Amino acid sequence: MLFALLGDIHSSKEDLQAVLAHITDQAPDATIIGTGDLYECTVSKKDLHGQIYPTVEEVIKYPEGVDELLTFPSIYGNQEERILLLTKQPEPIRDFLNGLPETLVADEATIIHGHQWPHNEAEAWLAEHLPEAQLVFHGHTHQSGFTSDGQSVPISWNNELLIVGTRTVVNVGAVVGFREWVLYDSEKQNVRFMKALRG
Ligand SMILES: [Mn+2]
Repeated sequence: MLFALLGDIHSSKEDLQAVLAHITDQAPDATIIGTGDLYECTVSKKDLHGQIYPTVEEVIKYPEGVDELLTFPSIYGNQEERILLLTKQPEPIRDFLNGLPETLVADEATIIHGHQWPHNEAEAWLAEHLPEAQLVFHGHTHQSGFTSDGQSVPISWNNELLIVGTRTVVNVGAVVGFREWVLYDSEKQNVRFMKALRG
């Protein structure tokens, strides 16, 4: 099966449109899965002091029409966590965010945002919390990467990388600003790092 993994959209409608069009062009049959940080929270981490806002709209970047593009299943990221922390009144957008899972599974792969572990400590965290996961897709750092058994493997756009070894960790990069996504072929056991060009 083919999966298109994308995330760290941070409410960037233009970048998301470009990536979705690229997926339609390159892999129209792929199942799209989001890796979190769909929306951008406008209140920064350092400005959290227990305050509650009446509506989600007051704490997110919310361009018109972005919701309509977010039709694919996704996990939550740290932006969604913060949005939920800053609000409590039930409303459709909040219920949607609240219903996002921490992980999703795509054939043999586990998908998780990546804010769960300290920077550069994916291997140790995964060994403790997801010991069974042989293939992990994540985002969060906005920096594409491919790690096989703890060793970083250089990536190049469009080229296939074979999934070998006991644990492969794939950072799918970011939609916002970079227009990056990853195509995972679970049958051929490979991934391709993709990037939609600017129009
Ligand atoms: Mn994040």
